[in-house]
Amino acid sequence: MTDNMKTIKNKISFRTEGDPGKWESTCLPIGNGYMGATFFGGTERETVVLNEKTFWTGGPSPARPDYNGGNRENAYKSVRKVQELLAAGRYDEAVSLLPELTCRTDVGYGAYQCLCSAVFDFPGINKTNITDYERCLDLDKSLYTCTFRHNGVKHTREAFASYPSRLIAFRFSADAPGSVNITLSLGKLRSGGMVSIPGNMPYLLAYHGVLEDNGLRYYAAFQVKHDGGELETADTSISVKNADTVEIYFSAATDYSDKYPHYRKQNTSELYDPYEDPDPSGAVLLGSLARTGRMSYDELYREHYSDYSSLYDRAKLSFNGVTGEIPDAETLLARYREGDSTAADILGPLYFQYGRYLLISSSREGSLPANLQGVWNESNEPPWCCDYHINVNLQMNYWGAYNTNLAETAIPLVDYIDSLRAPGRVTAKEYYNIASDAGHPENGWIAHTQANPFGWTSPGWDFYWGWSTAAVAWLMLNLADHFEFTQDTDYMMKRIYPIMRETARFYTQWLIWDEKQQRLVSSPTYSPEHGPVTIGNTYEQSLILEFYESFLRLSHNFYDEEDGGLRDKVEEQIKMLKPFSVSKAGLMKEWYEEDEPGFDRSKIQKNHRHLSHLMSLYPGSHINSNTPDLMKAAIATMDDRGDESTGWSRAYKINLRARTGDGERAYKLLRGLLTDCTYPNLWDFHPPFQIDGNFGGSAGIAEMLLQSHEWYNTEGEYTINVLPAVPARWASGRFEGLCARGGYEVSAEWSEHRVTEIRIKSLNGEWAVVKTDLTDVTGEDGSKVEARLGKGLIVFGTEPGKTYIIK
Ligand code: FUC
Repeated sequence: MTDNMKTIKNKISFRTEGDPGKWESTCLPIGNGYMGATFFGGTERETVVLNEKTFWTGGPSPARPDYNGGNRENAYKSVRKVQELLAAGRYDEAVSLLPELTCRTDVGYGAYQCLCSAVFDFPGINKTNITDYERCLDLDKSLYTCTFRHNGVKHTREAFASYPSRLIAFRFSADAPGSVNITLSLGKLRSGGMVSIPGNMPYLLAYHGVLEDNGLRYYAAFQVKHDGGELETADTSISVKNADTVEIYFSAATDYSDKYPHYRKQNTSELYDPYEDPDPSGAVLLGSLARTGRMSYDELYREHYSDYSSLYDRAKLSFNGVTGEIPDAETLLARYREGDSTAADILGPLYFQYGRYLLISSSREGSLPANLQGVWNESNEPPWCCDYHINVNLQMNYWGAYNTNLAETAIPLVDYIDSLRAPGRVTAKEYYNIASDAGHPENGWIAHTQANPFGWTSPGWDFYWGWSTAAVAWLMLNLADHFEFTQDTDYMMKRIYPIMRETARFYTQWLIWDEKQQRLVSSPTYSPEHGPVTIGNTYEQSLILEFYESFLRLSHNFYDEEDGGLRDKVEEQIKMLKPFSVSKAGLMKEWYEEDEPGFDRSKIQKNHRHLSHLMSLYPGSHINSNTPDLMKAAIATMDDRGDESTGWSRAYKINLRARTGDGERAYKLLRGLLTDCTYPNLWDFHPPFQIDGNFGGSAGIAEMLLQSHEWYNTEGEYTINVLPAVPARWASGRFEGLCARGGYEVSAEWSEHRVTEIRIKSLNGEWAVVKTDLTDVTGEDGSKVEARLGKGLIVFGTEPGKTYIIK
């Protein structure tokens, strides 16, 4: 199937220049996890917004010696009182104490900053003489280009962001010799930031400084190379005149390090290249730029492409045999919105691949995870600080990492969660009275609704959004999936299991028995960001249930006797959580008490964007085809909430509807996302721009095509379900390289709504269980494989690394 798989060429292009005043809707992004750049394709002047992911205000600072991630000392005493008052039904008194369940201060939370912009001026180019203009982000090549003719001369401008070389490369060329004229200067500079050209390196423009807010040291440098023409420098700019080609390489770094409590590199000289550092007095040539002396632009691109394509090329998708070139983005979106069916068959796979492109570009091992805008940000006061929101957004950023075959891009998430444990232990002690000490060094950690890169794990500055004890349980579902999909036992044992174990220690000590509800509860609880404060709401109870189930399932192999009875404790508690109940109206209750007299409905919004009571439908799995009553209530709940909402909420609903098996409704939601919550550059908006909708939408398309969350039996095989929620519009198609739990890569082809072929590559040689009416299994060499058939399932033994074909 691989060789002849026809797909469209995935690109996002425009026939008009973008508008630097409309950054979030008209720019085109490239990135390498550490750094990001966005382009508008200006012909006379191109302003490229540049980002470095660790460039944050906030955190520890000489000016803020008492920074402690917001923790309020001994807050657990107030938490206890609130628990008691709620249990006693003294709601108003409990509510009056909630301000004590917030962070001590919001000072030092900080925000992700824009690093600077590179301003490229092109003297001699006049907008009015331009023809054949196109700016384009080629997702298949991970390459940005802007091409046009000016007085008959064809100009080509390119850029890519390389992860292996940790730099961003720009190339400016023309098809007539001596036609490239360019001046590079910098914009969006910080006060105190220094732009300089080191005396002995006239081809280097350096920018460096120290952030006033927290003393973070930052360094950025542009190296200019040219073929033909002449290079000239001024105080803070470099120009090249009459060149054939100009290449500019950019790299940046800060002295940030994700290590509690200082969050700084021990040794700032790590930032310098020991051989190439030109100017010990301050200007810096980063190690990565030194590579450009050893490798040409083409070699650097090849290195970048081989790294990028090793991830991106793993998954492919096409509908109804659509092939060929994609029209420019504005035309495509307009046709799509008018109901054009070819546009629909193009845009679905394009959006799917764009989510994957954005994830590869904004999250790579060694970088911080993708934030609310991935890695891209033009503002110093970005929405929600452009932080890590963990009451849906950060989790959603990584849903597609697992099912679309990009698990490596989720390593930054694992590292980040791990880094929250040390500060999270302080929060566990202050707010929950769960303390770690020398005898019990990893006795439990916690974080709440939002977090920064400086260990901010305390609740937010308002209880009503800031309190979310189950946010960490939710993060654990991502970690569990990391293993379920990759089956990487070594990584699980070394990196993931220790985090899950400490998390289990936290929750097992936190839950309390509620006499009235006759169950074990988290209390107080608040359903994101909606409704009254209550005891044991469905969000918290179900997330803890889902986490406990994963923990029991996975700890089976990783557990050792030294865990001190943790498994037994989890097994005992899980039965007492009782998260689900159905309201008189037949809906899944979001609050346990909601049918009781006196229940405060004043804070409930009928169409609220969060669907926190459906965690067990997706991303959890407790509500599934084996629980028809809960499924019915979940569907009624979604009907009641309605489809319209913010971008990420629609993306969430695509995944939820996919889990109900309703392909038409999932497709309608996808249409809504693309019609009402997508900018011309295909970035998702809340509004404003928020990248979670892109990631969640891409994952949702995969969830419509392949699912693997239901267990076949209690021994632990998952059922691989091909095309579980496909709409009539996707009558035929093929996908390649999606992933299933249990360690499988799955490809399939279907025509007129019938699956004609499934290919399954087994990663670890377990029994494969596939839901299908197809009956014949062969190896790749055509040899017959023995299989058991029954109840619409086919079950066969596999060997690691082998591919099986079902027809
Ligand atoms: C969650 C959402 C908001 C927004 C914010 C960044 O708290 O409820 O809608 O997406 O994260």
